[in-house]
Amino acid sequence: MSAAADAPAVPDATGSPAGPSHGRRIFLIWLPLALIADLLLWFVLGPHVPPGAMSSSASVQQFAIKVMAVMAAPVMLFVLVYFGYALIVWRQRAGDEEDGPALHGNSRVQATWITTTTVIVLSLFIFGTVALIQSSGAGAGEGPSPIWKPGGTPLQVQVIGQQWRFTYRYPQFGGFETTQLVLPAGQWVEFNVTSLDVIHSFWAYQLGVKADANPGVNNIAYTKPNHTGPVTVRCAELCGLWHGAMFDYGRVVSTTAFRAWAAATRVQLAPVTAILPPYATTYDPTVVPTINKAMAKSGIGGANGYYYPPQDPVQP
Ligand SMILES: [Cu+2]
Repeated sequence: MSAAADAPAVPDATGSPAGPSHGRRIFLIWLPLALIADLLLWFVLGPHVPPGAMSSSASVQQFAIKVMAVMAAPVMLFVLVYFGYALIVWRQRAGDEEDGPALHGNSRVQATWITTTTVIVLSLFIFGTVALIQSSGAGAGEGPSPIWKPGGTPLQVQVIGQQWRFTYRYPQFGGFETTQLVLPAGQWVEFNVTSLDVIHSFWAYQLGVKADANPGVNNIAYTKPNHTGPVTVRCAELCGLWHGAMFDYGRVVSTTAFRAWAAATRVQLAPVTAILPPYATTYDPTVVPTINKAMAKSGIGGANGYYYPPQDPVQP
């Protein structure tokens, strides 16, 4: 077979008049697939994307993941459709003894590719920055002096990590400390996260809040619960032998129920609050001798550290 006789049988990859318009064909295969994928991602999978929509920060995270999925799916599908098309249409067939046409650059394809990816990346950059500002840190720990703060006076909840549990102090309610995390719906919460011993991480899954709990550091994270319900709290930083057992369950309740709970707990825990170290943004468990003396005298605790006995889940 001569080269001239071969020519019509070999499709032209650039879609020149000699062959079918491959670019157009690929586009027409890709377009419906991309539309279907995006609609499924947004409307079917979207509402189930973690961490849900229980709080302002959780909603922002879910929305961000949905936006990124909807932007990424068409790009991935385009690559897959192109691969599939190339495999099927440009495969070697019986009788193809010679090379196909030489590869040439295609400035239109190059310009389109660079422009599209640049627009996608830059718009995601702007989207991400705005999302971070608008939601006051999007649920992440922002350190001791956050750049983004919600307006008004948020409810302050101090989260104290220690091997191996979290406790919660409520400085606006007399500074009582409890193992229960209770929050009101519809109000901004300011978590002040710290640790008494090693590094932990406060992860309130349904609230979309995750903040490192480091000894000597006050790490602040904001969120606003949208509705009532249970919250799972896990330690998200390997912190020793019983790290895996360091979890508890909090709850978001109505404002009325929260006020009633806080007032009752304040009274109930008053004798314990009286011998706690005064509320502070961080604590040094090695420098509380008077507290320990008081604890020993009251029969609650012993000699060493902020807490006694040591909190070990294997002990009764
Ligand atoms: Cu931990």
